Amino acid sequence: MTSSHLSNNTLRSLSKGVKTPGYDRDKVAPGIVHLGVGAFHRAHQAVYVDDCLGAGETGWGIVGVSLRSADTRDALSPQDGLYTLAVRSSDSEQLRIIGSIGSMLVAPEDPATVLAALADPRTRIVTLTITEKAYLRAPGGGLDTAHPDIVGDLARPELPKTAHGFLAEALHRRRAAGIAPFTVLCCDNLPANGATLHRLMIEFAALRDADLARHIADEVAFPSSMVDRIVPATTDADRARIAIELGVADSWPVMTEPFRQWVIEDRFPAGRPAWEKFGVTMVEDVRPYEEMKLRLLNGAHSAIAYLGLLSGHETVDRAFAEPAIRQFVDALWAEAISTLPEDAGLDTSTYTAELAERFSNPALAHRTAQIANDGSQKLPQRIIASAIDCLEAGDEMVHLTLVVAAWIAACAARADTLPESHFTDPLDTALTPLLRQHLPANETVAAVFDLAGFAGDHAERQTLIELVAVHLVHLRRGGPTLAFAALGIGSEEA
Ligand code: CS2
Repeated sequence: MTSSHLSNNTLRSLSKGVKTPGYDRDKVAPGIVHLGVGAFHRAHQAVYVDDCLGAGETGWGIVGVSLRSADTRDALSPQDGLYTLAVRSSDSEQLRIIGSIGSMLVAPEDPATVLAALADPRTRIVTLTITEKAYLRAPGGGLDTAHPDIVGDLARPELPKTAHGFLAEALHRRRAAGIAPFTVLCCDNLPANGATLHRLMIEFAALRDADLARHIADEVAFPSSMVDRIVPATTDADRARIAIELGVADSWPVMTEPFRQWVIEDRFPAGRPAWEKFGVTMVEDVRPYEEMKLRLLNGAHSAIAYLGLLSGHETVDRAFAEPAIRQFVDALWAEAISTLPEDAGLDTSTYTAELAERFSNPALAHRTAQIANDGSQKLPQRIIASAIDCLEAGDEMVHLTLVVAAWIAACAARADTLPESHFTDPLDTALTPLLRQHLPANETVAAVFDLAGFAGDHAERQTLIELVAVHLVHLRRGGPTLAFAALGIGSEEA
């Protein structure tokens, strides 16, 4: 094992072949505050920004903010914010040191400094990857105004906990000080993510101050964006391997695939890095790209996660190598593709062929349990929206609904065939006792739909529940094998 650590001082002593920031980090000023510095941000947006800094831009350093835990700050601050990006394919691993994160803050420890960074006139963009559940949406899509953190942030604006609270207070302070607002760039896997956050922010601000709500509605830009890169959680084996390859230790390297994509609506009144020089697609309307990604990539991911877990597969590549799952995903894609806009120029067959290759990458060891987290927050935009579109169009639809049933069955399998906390969901406190009652499939699905707010009061809700329940009966009786057989997948006899 090696004794020294990655830092500005050890950058020059790294093994040959490791790419390092080719720019003077001291000359970079902060221009972006990022909320939610997880592995995904570090393997995606921070890399595009690092590309821009490498090309000589100096005004777009990142201040990384963790809204909850201190883990990332504790790992990166002793390394001067540096970390390794390991790009892994089946036959190679390329290491690159990313230097774009200049400093790290932990919001619960020091909300005042986070607010100061957000209010700093040099901050012109705030990016977010806080995960679906942190948007605190009520079942209808609006703000969950009864959520204790929202109530708390409204009562004490100077000590926020939520992203909403931080953004609102910072925009209020900038306005009071005559500083132009920053642009808010949402990078989470939500439909119309910028517009969604904009709406939530206007609702939140309206509960504080009508003027601030008007300011946010009229003067703050919330472009939507589609982000894509598969980023499995780092393991201790990764840390040990990277230390050997690097020649120094890195407390938290991030693992990823060669593929990356970012499509952004080009509305940045306060300026932006020249991302388009590094493969970012700047567009007027991101919706077609985002629907394609959410419904084809993320939808298939959730399918592989839940059906894979029920079939005993620990990783995406292993699950996807199972012929029945592979065949199922192809059929799922066909259903989801029928819901995508035809006139948007999307090349769905190239896209799905590429996805199949990405899912097969054995070097990622992307755990099915990782993707299985937070299903209640993910399925609406990944699966249920497509299912409803199919029903409305009168198209035959039998595969999408199996994913919902598989989610329910996988949740129920915890503490039975799967470890109790193999994955978690924000609804667990209510979901777990409900599933333990082992009600008939129809009743279980209806109760889960109520709890999760799936399909709201949509006219197709009951049909959807019945279709999901048929699959749940099969899954309960004979697992994925029987559910697949009922769809004509897998067994010769079917
Ligand atoms: C995954 C995503 O964990 C999940 O839910 O589906 O994180 C997925 O890997 C990314 O969206 C890929 O861009």
